[in-house]
Amino acid sequence: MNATHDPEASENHSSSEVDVLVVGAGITGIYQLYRARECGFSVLLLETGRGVGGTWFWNRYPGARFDSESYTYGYLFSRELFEEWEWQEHFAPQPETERYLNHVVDRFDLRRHIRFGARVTSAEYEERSGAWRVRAADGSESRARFVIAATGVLSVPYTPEVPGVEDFRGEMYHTGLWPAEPVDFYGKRVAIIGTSSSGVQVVPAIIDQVASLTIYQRTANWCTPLNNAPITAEEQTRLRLDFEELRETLNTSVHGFHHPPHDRAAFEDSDDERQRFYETMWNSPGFTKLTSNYSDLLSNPEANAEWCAFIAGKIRAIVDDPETAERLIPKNQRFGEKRPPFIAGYYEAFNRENVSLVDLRETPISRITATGIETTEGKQDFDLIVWATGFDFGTGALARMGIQGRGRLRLTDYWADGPRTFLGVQAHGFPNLFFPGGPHAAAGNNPRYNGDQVDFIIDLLVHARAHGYDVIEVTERSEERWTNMVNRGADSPLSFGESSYYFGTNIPGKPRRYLLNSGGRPKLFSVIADVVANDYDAFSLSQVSASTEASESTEASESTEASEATEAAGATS
Ligand code: NA7
Repeated sequence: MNATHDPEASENHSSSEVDVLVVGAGITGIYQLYRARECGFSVLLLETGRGVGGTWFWNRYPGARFDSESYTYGYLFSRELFEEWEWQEHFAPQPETERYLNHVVDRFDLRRHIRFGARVTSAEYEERSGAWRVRAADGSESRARFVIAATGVLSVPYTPEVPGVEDFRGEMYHTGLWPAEPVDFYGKRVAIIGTSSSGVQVVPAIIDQVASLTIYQRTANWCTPLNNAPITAEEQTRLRLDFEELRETLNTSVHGFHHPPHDRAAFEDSDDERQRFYETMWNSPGFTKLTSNYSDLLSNPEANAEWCAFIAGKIRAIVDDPETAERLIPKNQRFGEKRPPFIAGYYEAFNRENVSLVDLRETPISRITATGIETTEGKQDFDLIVWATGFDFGTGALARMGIQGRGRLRLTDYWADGPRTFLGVQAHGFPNLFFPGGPHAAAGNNPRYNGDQVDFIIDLLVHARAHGYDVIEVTERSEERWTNMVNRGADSPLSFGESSYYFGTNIPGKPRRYLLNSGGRPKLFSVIADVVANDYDAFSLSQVSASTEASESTEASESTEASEATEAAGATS
């Protein structure tokens, strides 16, 4: 299937005056588009790229692959789709995922609703009509009753501002903005900056091609094996047979994974039993090391420290050079406080003669020169630099869309001190704008909880339509309760790392605010259930004329009815 798409061919999109305008053709946006159309709304999707896939369109760097099991990441809304698409590996590589998403779009005839090459540059709410006017970089202009920004949390690549970067005469690429044409590493002196989930995938994938590879590490991570494998014919059959059970598990589990939690705390087992268990964990697939490890892994520092000591032992056993091994072992970092990367052959790479590690804590980068990278220790020449330096997480994409709500209020001003949301789907003052999979979403297997949010939004839109309402706005009180819940939760637990991108602190100048949902998926479920049971009373639902009058009265015009209603919603949040 063709991954890229001819924008001329997409002229057959639906009218630019639509009920629902979705932004972003990633895994969440495609599902949002499908659900909105199936519910009878007229739809249009604007996508910056020239093809569908979002993360799986842009992150086409060598080695990019899932670390959630393929069949737990893909869609579950259609049994036929699940049965006909045979994932080849337990953790699919990027090209397979991109093919899958193209297949979904074509199978459900969604492509004709998508306009490619249309990066949204502004979205303005019109008080009088209750609709949004959306402009895109391709010059198009659309009006929509509802705008649903499925723009992702890891979609704005971050490249640090290192002096001299513009002087470099070699090739430079960011993992999150990888070119469609294959990059030739053969015989080149390559530098890679960043050693988290993306960086550790690139290293083994290019190691056989490069002349030399220098890995610039600022923070070591607790990396454990992905343990990928092809899906056998028997497993394919089993997956089909177990579809309903799998779907039920994925739709209800805390993190959206299918791995069962462990029922024992670490020190309920003897020393020997623990070592055997850690060995089993080490050999288990992907996120099991987090989801199915000892039940007190994240709450008991001693349990966490012992698992870390086990991993450190593995690193020392794999990496020949003891000094390099010590540099690769995280210091003062609990397992799980940062998003754990998963690897295949990463630590082994350091045993190659042509691979070296630069510890940026010891010797920081001082500048990029025309021919290479200079640290406080000296200069090294390179032909090619890979930036695996992450993303402006959570709010990055929404902040770049020129969103203006009631009274021309800019979302960037409203969120200057960090995001304020309800359920991670809407902000007060921005009626009829939703952002599933945005900041304050849950944490875990993204498509699952983003899908929860999509389903919630669609049900809300259908409810409003059935009752003759066309303006949906979360009340200030509901937003405040959810936001306070997120911030309170993030202040306390042991499980969140100070330097993590979860707080936005990887971006200089960004306020330190928790950008996930510290209540997790269970909190999302419980508040959604409560809101639905109470007729969506966390929202102010109105007709355009009434809403316009309301907004023209005082700023504190939240109706008594709405305030009373939100009391009930807040009681569970
Ligand atoms: P991450 O997880 O944000 O990692 C970024 C890496 O880049 C990490 O090692 C950072 O070190 C490093 N970094 C960031 N800024 C700098 C500077 N200025 N100098 C040197 N090194 C730097 O991004 P990934 O793309 O790896 O993964 C993102 C998500 O994709 C991941 O969570 C999965 O969901 C898949 P630091 O740790 O900040 O010291």
